[in-house]
Amino acid sequence: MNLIEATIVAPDAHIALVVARFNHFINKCLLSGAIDTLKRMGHIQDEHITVVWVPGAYELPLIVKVLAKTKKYDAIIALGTVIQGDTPHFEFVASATSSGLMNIMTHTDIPVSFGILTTQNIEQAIERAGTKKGNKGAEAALTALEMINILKNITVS
Ligand code: INI
Repeated sequence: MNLIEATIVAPDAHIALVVARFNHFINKCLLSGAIDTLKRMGHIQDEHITVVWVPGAYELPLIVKVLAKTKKYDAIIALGTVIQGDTPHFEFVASATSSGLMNIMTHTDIPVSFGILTTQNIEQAIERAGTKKGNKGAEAALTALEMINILKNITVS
Protein backbone atom coordinates (compact mmCIF):
# COMPACT_ATOMS: atom_id res chain seq x y z
CA MET A 1 0.00 0.00 0.00
CA ASN A 2 1.24 3.46 -0.86
CA LEU A 3 -0.27 5.80 1.73
CA ILE A 4 0.06 9.54 1.37
CA GLU A 5 -0.82 11.70 4.34
CA ALA A 6 0.75 14.79 5.77
CA THR A 7 1.87 16.59 8.87
CA ILE A 8 1.24 20.29 9.42
CA VAL A 9 4.70 21.74 10.04
CA ALA A 10 5.80 23.71 6.95
CA PRO A 11 8.59 26.10 7.95
CA ASP A 12 9.58 27.05 4.39
CA ALA A 13 6.07 27.77 3.14
CA HIS A 14 4.81 31.18 2.04
CA ILE A 15 1.18 31.90 2.85
CA ALA A 16 -1.18 34.69 1.84
CA LEU A 17 -4.28 35.52 3.85
CA VAL A 18 -7.03 37.52 2.17
CA VAL A 19 -9.48 39.06 4.61
CA ALA A 20 -12.80 40.84 4.06
CA ARG A 21 -13.25 44.16 5.87
CA PHE A 22 -17.06 43.69 5.97
CA ASN A 23 -17.83 42.39 9.49
CA HIS A 24 -14.32 43.48 10.45
CA PHE A 25 -14.86 42.92 14.18
CA ILE A 26 -15.35 39.19 13.52
CA ASN A 27 -12.81 38.84 10.73
CA LYS A 28 -9.94 40.32 12.74
CA CYS A 29 -10.47 37.42 15.20
CA LEU A 30 -10.42 34.90 12.34
CA LEU A 31 -7.19 36.50 11.13
CA SER A 32 -5.47 36.37 14.50
CA GLY A 33 -6.56 32.72 14.96
CA ALA A 34 -5.16 31.86 11.53
CA ILE A 35 -1.83 33.63 12.09
CA ASP A 36 -1.44 32.08 15.53
CA THR A 37 -1.94 28.60 14.04
CA LEU A 38 0.42 29.25 11.12
CA LYS A 39 3.17 30.30 13.49
CA ARG A 40 2.70 27.97 16.46
CA MET A 41 1.59 24.81 14.61
CA GLY A 42 3.06 25.35 11.16
CA HIS A 43 6.29 27.06 12.24
CA ILE A 44 5.72 29.59 9.46
CA GLN A 45 8.04 32.56 9.66
CA ASP A 46 6.55 36.02 10.07
CA GLU A 47 8.20 37.29 6.87
CA HIS A 48 6.58 34.43 4.91
CA ILE A 49 3.07 35.66 5.77
CA THR A 50 1.26 38.22 3.58
CA VAL A 51 -2.11 39.73 4.57
CA VAL A 52 -4.38 41.48 2.06
CA TRP A 53 -7.61 43.24 3.11
CA VAL A 54 -10.49 43.48 0.61
CA PRO A 55 -13.87 45.26 0.94
CA GLY A 56 -16.15 42.22 1.35
CA ALA A 57 -16.41 38.46 0.86
CA TYR A 58 -17.58 38.97 -2.72
CA GLU A 59 -14.19 40.52 -3.59
CA LEU A 60 -12.19 37.60 -2.15
CA PRO A 61 -12.10 35.39 -5.30
CA LEU A 62 -10.54 38.03 -7.58
CA ILE A 63 -7.73 38.86 -5.19
CA VAL A 64 -7.13 35.20 -4.30
CA LYS A 65 -6.89 34.43 -8.04
CA VAL A 66 -4.39 37.23 -8.68
CA LEU A 67 -2.27 36.10 -5.72
CA ALA A 68 -2.45 32.45 -6.83
CA LYS A 69 -1.29 33.37 -10.34
CA THR A 70 1.86 35.03 -8.96
CA LYS A 71 2.95 31.52 -7.85
CA LYS A 72 4.60 33.15 -4.83
CA TYR A 73 2.39 31.36 -2.28
CA ASP A 74 2.13 27.72 -1.29
CA ALA A 75 -1.40 28.26 0.02
CA ILE A 76 -3.93 31.06 0.32
CA ILE A 77 -6.41 31.45 3.15
CA ALA A 78 -9.62 33.37 2.49
CA LEU A 79 -11.31 34.82 5.57
CA GLY A 80 -14.67 36.51 5.88
CA THR A 81 -18.09 36.46 7.47
CA VAL A 82 -21.37 36.43 5.60
CA ILE A 83 -24.38 36.92 7.88
CA GLN A 84 -27.95 36.24 6.79
CA GLY A 85 -30.19 39.29 6.50
CA ASP A 86 -33.81 39.95 5.55
CA THR A 87 -33.18 39.62 1.80
CA PRO A 88 -31.57 36.96 -0.43
CA HIS A 89 -28.37 39.07 -0.66
CA PHE A 90 -26.62 36.64 1.72
CA GLU A 91 -27.21 33.68 -0.65
CA PHE A 92 -25.67 35.49 -3.61
CA VAL A 93 -22.59 36.67 -1.71
CA ALA A 94 -22.02 33.31 0.04
CA SER A 95 -22.48 31.10 -3.01
CA ALA A 96 -20.50 33.32 -5.41
CA THR A 97 -17.64 33.48 -2.90
CA SER A 98 -17.55 29.77 -2.22
CA SER A 99 -17.78 28.64 -5.85
CA GLY A 100 -15.32 31.34 -6.93
CA LEU A 101 -12.74 30.14 -4.42
CA MET A 102 -13.20 26.46 -5.30
CA ASN A 103 -12.73 27.29 -9.00
CA ILE A 104 -9.47 29.10 -8.31
CA MET A 105 -8.12 26.23 -6.23
CA THR A 106 -8.85 23.63 -8.90
CA HIS A 107 -7.63 25.81 -11.80
CA THR A 108 -4.36 26.97 -10.21
CA ASP A 109 -3.47 23.85 -8.15
CA ILE A 110 -2.81 26.10 -5.16
CA PRO A 111 -4.66 25.21 -1.95
CA VAL A 112 -7.27 27.82 -1.06
CA SER A 113 -8.67 27.47 2.44
CA PHE A 114 -12.30 28.46 2.95
CA GLY A 115 -12.23 30.36 6.24
CA ILE A 116 -15.55 32.02 5.70
CA LEU A 117 -18.32 31.97 8.24
CA THR A 118 -21.82 31.77 6.78
CA THR A 119 -24.16 32.23 9.69
CA GLN A 120 -27.77 33.09 10.48
CA ASN A 121 -26.84 35.79 12.97
CA ILE A 122 -23.97 37.63 14.64
CA GLU A 123 -24.03 35.38 17.72
CA GLN A 124 -23.27 32.30 15.60
CA ALA A 125 -20.39 34.20 13.98
CA ILE A 126 -18.93 35.25 17.35
CA GLU A 127 -19.14 31.66 18.58
CA ARG A 128 -17.00 30.54 15.62
CA ALA A 129 -14.44 33.36 15.80
CA GLY A 130 -12.55 32.26 18.87
CA THR A 131 -15.22 31.56 21.49
CA LYS A 132 -17.60 28.60 22.14
CA LYS A 133 -17.26 26.85 18.78
CA GLY A 134 -13.55 27.39 18.09
CA ASN A 135 -12.00 29.62 15.48
CA LYS A 136 -12.75 29.06 11.79
CA GLY A 137 -9.64 31.06 10.84
CA ALA A 138 -7.43 28.71 12.85
CA GLU A 139 -9.15 25.69 11.21
CA ALA A 140 -8.60 27.17 7.77
CA ALA A 141 -4.91 27.69 8.57
CA LEU A 142 -4.53 24.07 9.70
CA THR A 143 -6.12 22.90 6.46
CA ALA A 144 -3.77 25.08 4.42
CA LEU A 145 -0.74 23.61 6.21
CA GLU A 146 -1.90 20.03 5.67
CA MET A 147 -2.70 20.67 2.00
CA ILE A 148 0.77 22.14 1.39
CA ASN A 149 2.38 18.99 2.75
CA ILE A 150 -0.01 16.61 0.95
CA LEU A 151 0.90 18.22 -2.38
CA LYS A 152 4.59 18.08 -1.47
CA ASN A 153 4.32 14.39 -0.55
CA ILE A 154 2.54 13.59 -3.82
CA THR A 155 5.21 15.31 -5.91
CA VAL A 156 8.09 13.54 -4.15
CA SER A 157 6.47 10.07 -4.04
N1 INI B 1 -19.96 41.06 2.50
C1 INI B 1 -19.52 40.25 3.49
O1 INI B 1 -18.32 39.98 3.57
N2 INI B 1 -20.40 39.74 4.39
C2 INI B 1 -21.73 40.02 4.33
O2 INI B 1 -22.49 39.52 5.21
C3 INI B 1 -22.21 40.86 3.31
N3 INI B 1 -23.62 41.18 3.23
O3 INI B 1 -24.42 40.47 3.84
O4 INI B 1 -24.00 42.09 2.55
C4 INI B 1 -21.28 41.39 2.39
N4 INI B 1 -21.68 42.20 1.40
C5 INI B 1 -20.74 43.00 0.64
C6 INI B 1 -20.17 42.23 -0.53
O5 INI B 1 -19.23 41.27 -0.10
C7 INI B 1 -19.45 43.18 -1.51
O6 INI B 1 -18.37 43.80 -0.85
C8 INI B 1 -20.38 44.26 -2.08
O7 INI B 1 -21.55 43.68 -2.62
C9 INI B 1 -19.65 45.06 -3.20
O8 INI B 1 -19.24 44.20 -4.26
